[in-house]
Amino acid sequence: MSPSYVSTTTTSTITTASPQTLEIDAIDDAASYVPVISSLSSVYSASALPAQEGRWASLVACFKQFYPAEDLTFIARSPGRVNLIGEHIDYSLFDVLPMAITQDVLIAVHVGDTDGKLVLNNTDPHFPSRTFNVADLKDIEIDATVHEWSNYFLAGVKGAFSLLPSAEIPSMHCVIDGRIPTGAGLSSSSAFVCASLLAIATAVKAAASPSSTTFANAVTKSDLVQSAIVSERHVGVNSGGMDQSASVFGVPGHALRVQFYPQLKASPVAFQSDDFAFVIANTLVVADKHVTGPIHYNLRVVETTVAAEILAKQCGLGPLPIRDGFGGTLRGVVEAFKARGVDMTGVMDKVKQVFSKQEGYTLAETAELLGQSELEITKKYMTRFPVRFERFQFRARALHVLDEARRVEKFCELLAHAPADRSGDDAEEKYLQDLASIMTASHKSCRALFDCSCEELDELVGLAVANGAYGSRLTGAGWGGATVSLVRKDKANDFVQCLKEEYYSKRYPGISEDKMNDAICITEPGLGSAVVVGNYSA
Ligand code: NG1
Repeated sequence: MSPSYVSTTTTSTITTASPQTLEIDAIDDAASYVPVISSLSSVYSASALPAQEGRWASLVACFKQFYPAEDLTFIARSPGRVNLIGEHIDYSLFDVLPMAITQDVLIAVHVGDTDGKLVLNNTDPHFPSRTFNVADLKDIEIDATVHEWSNYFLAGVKGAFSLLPSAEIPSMHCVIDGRIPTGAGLSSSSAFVCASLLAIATAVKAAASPSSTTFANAVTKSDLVQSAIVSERHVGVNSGGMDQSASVFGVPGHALRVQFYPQLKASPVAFQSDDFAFVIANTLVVADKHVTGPIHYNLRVVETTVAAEILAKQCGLGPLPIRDGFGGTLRGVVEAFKARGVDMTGVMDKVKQVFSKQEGYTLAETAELLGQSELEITKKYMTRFPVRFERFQFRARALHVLDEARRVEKFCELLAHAPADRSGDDAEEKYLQDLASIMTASHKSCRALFDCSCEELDELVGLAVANGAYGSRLTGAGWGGATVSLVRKDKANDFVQCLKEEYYSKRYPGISEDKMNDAICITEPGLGSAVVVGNYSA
């Protein structure tokens, strides 16, 4: 069915009705700078190291081919992430539980020439060379309607100028090597933006002190995250902050509980058992948020934001704190109810009462509920990031968000205790089943309430469970991309083999072993962003 409402794109700024602004300040790790590292063994796990050494050597060789006369000053690195639980709730300011993965974006940089150019080359020949005058960068416009690879670097440029307003970006000659599959729900875009911003901040620092070889203290992790969150919106997606947080704050061997309320905070979460592993399996259906944003991702951000504003209005909660200049959040609604003694179950009941129409709401009906004109609503929520829809599904979207937020709480509670703390011979088994049932419930909710799954994701989830996974779910935005499955470590290799046979070989006959190995892997939680200076080996 084609959507009956289409909002238009303009570049006008969004104004908000509420007088309050929710400040997102990083705490916890706020004072810590992105590390500067001199050996790859501090970046990757022992099992990932051999392949990574070869890859870094190829990048250095490629750099020499592009720029034979130039020294490689440093390499900036930011990883992708897999989200274990907490899908589509970061932009409603609820906690999420991702972890950084081994796959990453590397940017090899030469700083210091005086040709006044930013040159971007890519190890992948599909991405052609791009050159910009550094003098033009401050006012550069990013055309989000065009799918252009260098836009992600330019988003990093925007972030760098917001972070270091008086900085002069020096000449930078770069080679980019990205190994996170795009559109796989593993956050290749955020890794690219974070690595770009880090590369620029480090280049500014390097140019300011050419005699130094350490480039330490170029940018704090929290500044990098917060600037990257805002600047990534320049490429046309009204994103939350989970991906940038995971990419920058990643801690080897740990998941990260990322909180957005009342302030941004990332806390490492250890796994209390060595017996399980997470397997990422890419459906190989590319989920392109930039193309489908108006009917998928950006529309969900509008639906959850407007649902929050309507709940506040209809339940007399007063003005909600505004997230990033956009609108109120369901977290704001939950906090306002909490102050009135209403718990999460009570809030979910209110959602069902206020949004009693299961078929959804037209723009005219939405205007009536909000007490605002259709034009006003369009201007506020659908102008910078245009959307297309027939009816807003406030009820289903809000119920997913609230229940998913509860699932994150439960999952984290389970992870806080070792399985051995439980009684009974089958304590470990029960523990894994409990974790898995939360993942499975999350997938069902993503499919039925948030409508962000697809046939291939559902098939992979079904095959995962049929082949021994305790639980499985889509990870990331969905509508394609990857699943994450919880499996016993000693069965993980067999599990991978089963999915190769039952999903990849059947769906994609003739698929090469290399392609399958890129598509499915046992993941290890890895280190976040870093600058590497030295000989680029272990
Ligand atoms: P991916 O999987 O990278 O498309 C997106 C958002 C996250 C989060 C998830 C859904 C961006 C950069 N990332 O992730 O903030 O909302 O979807 O949980 O838009």
